[in-house]
Amino acid sequence: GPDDMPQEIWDKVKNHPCYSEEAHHHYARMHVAVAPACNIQCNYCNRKYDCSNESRPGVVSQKLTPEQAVKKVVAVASEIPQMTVLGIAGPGDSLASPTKTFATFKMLQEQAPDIKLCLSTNGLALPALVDEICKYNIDHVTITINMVDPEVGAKIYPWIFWEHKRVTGVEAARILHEQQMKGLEMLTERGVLTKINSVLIPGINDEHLIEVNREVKKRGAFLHNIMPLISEAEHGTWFGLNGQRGPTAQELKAVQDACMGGANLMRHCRQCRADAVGLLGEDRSEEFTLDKIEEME
Ligand code: CLF
Ligand code: SF4
Repeated sequence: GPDDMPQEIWDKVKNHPCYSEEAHHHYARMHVAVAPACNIQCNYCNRKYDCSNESRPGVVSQKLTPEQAVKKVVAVASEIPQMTVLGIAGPGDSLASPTKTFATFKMLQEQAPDIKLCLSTNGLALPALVDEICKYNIDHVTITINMVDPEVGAKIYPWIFWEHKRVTGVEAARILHEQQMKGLEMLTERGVLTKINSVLIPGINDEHLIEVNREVKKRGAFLHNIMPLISEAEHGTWFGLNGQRGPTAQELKAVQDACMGGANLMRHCRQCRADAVGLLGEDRSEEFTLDKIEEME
């Protein structure tokens, strides 16, 4: 709250529903699915979801061009006045092939300057793009960080695509880890608020997330959001098909509690879709499909 943080930080979080627990009761966010490509493979991916880079059942998000995305944001903002934040969080990685992501941010900065811009990434391409992120006044960046030890990472990421080549195994995880840490440090230096999302994968990174929490805090992360792996086989993820289970509510809470005293924890995440619209936990995306927006005009 306003009593325990500097004014300039409070100004950035007070109406961001993910960065402030209090704000999520009053302010809404929306996502536009303009980023279909990805530059890594996660064993929990099914490309339907968002920021958490998570896998849950549901319909595939409606992919948009930057022009369609801007039209949608403007239409939603006029219907939902509490909509304060626009996030780009998939369905792939927002920075893997960033032309559409930045084209969308650029148009929004010009046409809807009151809307806060937010993005979520796996971090691989982040260091190279931090300066461009700052150009569009993006105040909030989420990095999904599931490990700080490449041996752990090799169990989560089968490969990355790096410098025009596919890299596998521990080497892939080492490169990803270095880029994530460097990207986080660069954002912190520039005053961008960062949130770290971690997917809790029992038997793979449960205890390790305490170390992740410590390392990201050291590098200035503002919030740490530890989310449960959702891996039912019918979602078709590699983990789901190979018998990897998600954590129980107690296991999730135990890891979150073990991180207390480290980086501040977010505990109100609702694992949104890549095209979510509305308050957290409320999904109004069906009201704002492209054909409906055209009817509104
Ligand atoms: Fe979206 Fe993510 Fe920005 Fe929020 S979601 S890009 S920080 S505006 Fe929020 Fe949704 Fe959890 Fe993400 S509740 S999945 S933490
Ligand atoms: Fe899927 Fe996201 Fe991982 Fe890419 S970064 S493989 S889109 S979960």
